[in-house]
Amino acid sequence: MAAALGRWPLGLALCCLLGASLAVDRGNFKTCEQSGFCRRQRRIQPGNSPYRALLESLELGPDVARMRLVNEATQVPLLLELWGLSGNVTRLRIQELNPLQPRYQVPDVLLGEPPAERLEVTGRDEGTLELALGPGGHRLLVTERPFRLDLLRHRELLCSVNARGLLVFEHQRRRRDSDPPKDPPGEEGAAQEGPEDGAGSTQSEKPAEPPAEPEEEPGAWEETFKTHTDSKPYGPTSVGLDFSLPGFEHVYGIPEHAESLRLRPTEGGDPYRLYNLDVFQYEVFTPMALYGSVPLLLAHRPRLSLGLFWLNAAETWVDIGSNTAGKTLFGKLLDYMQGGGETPQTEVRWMSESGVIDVFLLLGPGPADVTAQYGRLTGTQALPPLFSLGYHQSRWNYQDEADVEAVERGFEEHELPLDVIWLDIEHADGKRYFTWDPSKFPNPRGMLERLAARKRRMVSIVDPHIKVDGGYRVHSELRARGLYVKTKDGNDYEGWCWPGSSAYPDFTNPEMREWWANMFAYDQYEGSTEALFTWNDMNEPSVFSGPEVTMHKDARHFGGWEHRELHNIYGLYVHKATAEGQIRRSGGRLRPFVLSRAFFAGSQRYGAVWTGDNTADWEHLRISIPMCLSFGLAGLAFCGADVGGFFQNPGPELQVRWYQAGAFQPFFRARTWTRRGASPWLLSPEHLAMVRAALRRRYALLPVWYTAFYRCHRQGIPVMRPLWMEFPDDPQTFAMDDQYLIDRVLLVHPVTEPDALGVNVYLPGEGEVWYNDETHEQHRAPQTLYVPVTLSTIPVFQRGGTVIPRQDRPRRSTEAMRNDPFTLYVALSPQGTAQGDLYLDDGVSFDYATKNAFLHRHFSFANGTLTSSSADPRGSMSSPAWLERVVILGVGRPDSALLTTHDGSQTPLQFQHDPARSVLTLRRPGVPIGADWSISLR
Ligand code: NBV
Repeated sequence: MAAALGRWPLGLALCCLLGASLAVDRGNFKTCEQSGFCRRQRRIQPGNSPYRALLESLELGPDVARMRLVNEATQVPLLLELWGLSGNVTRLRIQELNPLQPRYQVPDVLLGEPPAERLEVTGRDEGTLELALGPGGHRLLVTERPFRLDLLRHRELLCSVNARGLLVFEHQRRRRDSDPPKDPPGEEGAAQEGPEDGAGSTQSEKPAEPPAEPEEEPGAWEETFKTHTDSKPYGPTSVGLDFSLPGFEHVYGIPEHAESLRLRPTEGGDPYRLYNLDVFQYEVFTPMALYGSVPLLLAHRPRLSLGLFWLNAAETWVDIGSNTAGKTLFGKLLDYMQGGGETPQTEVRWMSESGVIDVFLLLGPGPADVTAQYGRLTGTQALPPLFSLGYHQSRWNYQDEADVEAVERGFEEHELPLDVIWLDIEHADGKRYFTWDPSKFPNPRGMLERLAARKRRMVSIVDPHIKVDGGYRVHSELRARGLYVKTKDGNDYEGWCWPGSSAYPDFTNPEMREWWANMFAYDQYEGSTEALFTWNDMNEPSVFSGPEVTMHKDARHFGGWEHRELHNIYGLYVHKATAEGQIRRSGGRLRPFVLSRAFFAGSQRYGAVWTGDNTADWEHLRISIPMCLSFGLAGLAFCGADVGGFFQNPGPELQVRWYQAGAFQPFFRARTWTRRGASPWLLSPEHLAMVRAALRRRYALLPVWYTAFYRCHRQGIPVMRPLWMEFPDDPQTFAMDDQYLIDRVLLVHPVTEPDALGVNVYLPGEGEVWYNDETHEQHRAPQTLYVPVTLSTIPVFQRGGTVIPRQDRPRRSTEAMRNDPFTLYVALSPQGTAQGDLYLDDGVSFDYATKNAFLHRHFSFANGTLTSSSADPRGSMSSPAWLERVVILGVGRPDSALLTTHDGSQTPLQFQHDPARSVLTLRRPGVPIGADWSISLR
């Protein structure tokens, strides 16, 4: 044990050994005050903006408006560009007109150059200019002094920019006492050029004399945190901007934080931080940065949702202000009754260490419009292979092949479904990824084949730190090809990580990604087969010996860019290269499955993400809900939390509750480093039965999950959604953390308190009804329903007016149930109607996209008749699966039920009716699931 612990970081070893209580070591991570640019920016007070818009410099291209801004204190000119993009999106970009060096503009996130609408000048007076942005009725008012933008839809003000005067653009300058830095960015084959010459930007217009430089505070050209010094060769280059959102009290998004879904005002504390970090033992309810970052914030109020997408990959902080913060509900009510009180307003201030200001204002108007707008810009969730929606079993670590075999056997013996077993870092030979420890895993191919024969898969970890070892092929090739990240002095960057001294592949270099992707070929990654998938951990990147456990900001990447510019996108590139490798190994035929710990905007295109190393306590169980909801709003629909909690041992009650909650979250993986968490059958028989029931419920509902993922993939709407996305006018839903919807059909309120005897479930929707998913009891809405619970209860409700498909036969894995018969649960609305759908394909390949090999059915119940028709005539797949049963909730007893098939033949169906619950069960319609048919009740 002691020998094994010797390889771990000290904190980890101690906590494990002593069972010490867990808490993050805050001193390892910067506060805003310790982060030079955040401190500088936050000191700037509102109301003194030095920026002026030179309205006369306006140049109107066919789809972009350009004009100059000038900082009147320094005379440094900036270039402002404005676009009205199609689909209700406005983009604004601000950069230096004449930078000393090109500034980093984040590549590889946008799907392409978004199509723009025609812009028109519709008004002008001395100090203002009015632009019409395309056909949506949006107008932009540009105010000259101080510079300010107001975005309106017709007469309604949606958002103001720099209304508080917090625009900051630290222009590049020469260090007073030294030569210009060597190797400026943008050289040596950089993927991007410097900014184009903008409005009126000519050499002759460059200021003849460098502008007067303000007195620099200490740390501007060099910054030290703990023992690490950041050389900052380009000096201070931060950017910042404020956005005012009138009428909004609720803002969400900017994952990843262990925080309530609704973001809290940051006044008096630190702003929310976006900086991908390996935070050991994270705590809940803090604005501290975690492993991933998506700089997308959503705002919602009745009748309007907006999004702000701040495309910047450098360290970023976000301040949230609210004029109603601190007011009690009673205070607000009093304001309202007295006819006074301000209109609520939220202020958002973004601050990034470098790069340019590039912002997309997603103008909704509905919540699903905002997520679709974001999806059109950055891509939607990749459609997961079906197996990955099943249950995943993992532990740090399964010892060897026999251990894997024993675990799998346990699942068989205890009749627990299982799709995937995971291997952590010890499976590799001395943490040399892409290899296997020869004594523990002598026959990986045989192991994978055995798993595949039982319709299961495996995931192995491939981390992006590479052991510095001349005898390790990955290392020697990467070194020889010069594909590692470099230090500021041009040597290979090395740091300490799991394998000891490690180097870090430069995934920002396309050649590196290409090389990495090729490593997943079956003949390169020896022992791998089609049944092996991948997990990228530590890709923030985690560097045990680095500042804040990550890479030095002055490390150098492809094109000469400093790590500082692109830190938050590094993990996305690792994920991307891995997913591409998996696609490539199958000749482009099969969908990948890759789980990543770090992420950025766009990561959804490459696979799944999880909430990292949580702790086996109730708080972490609870926080998994808002964390995954927030991921989903930011496009990352395939989210999960380690079921059972990674650190420490869950008691049986917590473990059962976590399985129940996890069964209703998109990515469902139990993970722990303890023995018990690794094997549910170590629980008592009663608790094991509860875990089994939760797993089976997950599998029965897989058709709902898969259909929801397909919708998400097509339309960008999250699979796991906050209630307000479906009930956008109901303020009661705006700050809910304990319940949510799957697609639009199921409302889930997992039990997340110990010793619970009941939970209060809010059922939304004026005039709607909800049905308890287990008892089929009907409840009207809106109401807060007290639901008594036992340890086996998972409160789930089906929305009246929906049809859901289920596959109710217990099986060992998703693949084993692929052709199983379906049951339709038709939950009637008070009007006696219902709608729903089912999406099916082969579950593994891209044929759904390339060959239309899918089936999409639409089910509709009206006037006593349930009809199945095609939801998408392009779908050309046939399926042997058939309809076993139809359960109609909320219906009286009919005299007869008549099935009509597509050829017109009619068969009476047998049925049973439960008058107490108004549930009608129709037996064995027996029609193929892909056929047209109808069933009439008379
Ligand atoms: O690879 C070891 C662990 C892994 O089990 C866990 O899931 C990751 O989130 N990894 C982090 C490294 C360090 C954990 C303290």
